[in-house]
Amino acid sequence: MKKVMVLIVLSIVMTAATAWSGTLEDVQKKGILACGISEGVPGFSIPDSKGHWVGFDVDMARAVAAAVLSDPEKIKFVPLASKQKIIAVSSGQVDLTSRTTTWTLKRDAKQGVDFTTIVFYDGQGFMVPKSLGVESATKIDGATVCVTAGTTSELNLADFARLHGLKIEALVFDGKKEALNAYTAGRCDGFTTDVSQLASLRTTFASPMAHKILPEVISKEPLSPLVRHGDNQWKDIVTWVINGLIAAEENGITAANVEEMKVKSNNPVIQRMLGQSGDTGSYLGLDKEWLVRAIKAVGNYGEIYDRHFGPSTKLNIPRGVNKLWTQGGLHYALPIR
Ligand SMILES: N[C@@H](CCC(=O)N[C@@H](CS)C(=O)NCC(=O)O)C(=O)O
Repeated sequence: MKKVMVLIVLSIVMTAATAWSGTLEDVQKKGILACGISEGVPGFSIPDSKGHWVGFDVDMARAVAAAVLSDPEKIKFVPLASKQKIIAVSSGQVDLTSRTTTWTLKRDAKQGVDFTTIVFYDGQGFMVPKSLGVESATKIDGATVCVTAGTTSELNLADFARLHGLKIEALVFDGKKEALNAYTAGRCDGFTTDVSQLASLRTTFASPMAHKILPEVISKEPLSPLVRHGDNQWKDIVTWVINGLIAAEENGITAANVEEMKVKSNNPVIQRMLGQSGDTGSYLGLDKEWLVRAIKAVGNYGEIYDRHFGPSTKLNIPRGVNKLWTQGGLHYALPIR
């Protein structure tokens, strides 16, 4: 009887062990992180002249690669149109997306993915040619608006029209490129997406100043990386790496000073974050220096924001609600302990 019990327990343990194929293990075995990314949005993610991906979303992914693979370059970026981004994660085509994706209930609960943590607080807006002479989105009655399929922008647009009693015709395109081309070709009176993307995409036009971003922000778009539903460890890793970059900003830890802070800081919070005390890495299945490597690779949240959206960039997107909570914004790091 005892023998049978032991065998049953053993077989349960073995089944659990073989059924468990975690993303962390897969990624470390492959030695590369597959990351879904946009098809090219300056500031967020775009290949430079040498084909090297750069941007805010890119750096978030590089931080994860630094933490789990000790190398921020070990990433295969997979450009995804909006309508592909959820399925690419749920099907396992990519290990995560770092791609301007809004956290909504349906996506989270019904579509086989989990959101991790908010990297950017955005909201939807409208862009119109200045020549249209429109100053407010509430005055676009009768307009045709270009929008990309598979985005939250579609439903927000319909909601906005209904709420304000406006007749707006949505011209929906399969990809952003098609939607944007239709707008610049004059097929639509306006173009709608997240405001940060409007600011970004406008810089790619031949005459950016001929276009106006209207003042209304019609929705909340909390953008978050996505992972496959059901792998809690992997979700924890992506969540805590990004949270760690926000915590680094809160604590004045930068790419340049992280190594020095690691050995010299006598602040117990910093010592724990940088692996000098406690063992937070092991809770994630990582080593002690997981966060040191992430910060060293891309800097803290504020450094990343400034590098891609700050005043010295072409985009110059004010930080607004993306400031730390201590400065009137919404980013509030969870305790690393
Ligand atoms: N945040 C919204 C919109 C996201 C979004 O990424 N929108 C477009 C339309 S401009 C897009 O595909 N952009 C990036 C790309 O080039 O792939 C969502 O989650 O649905």
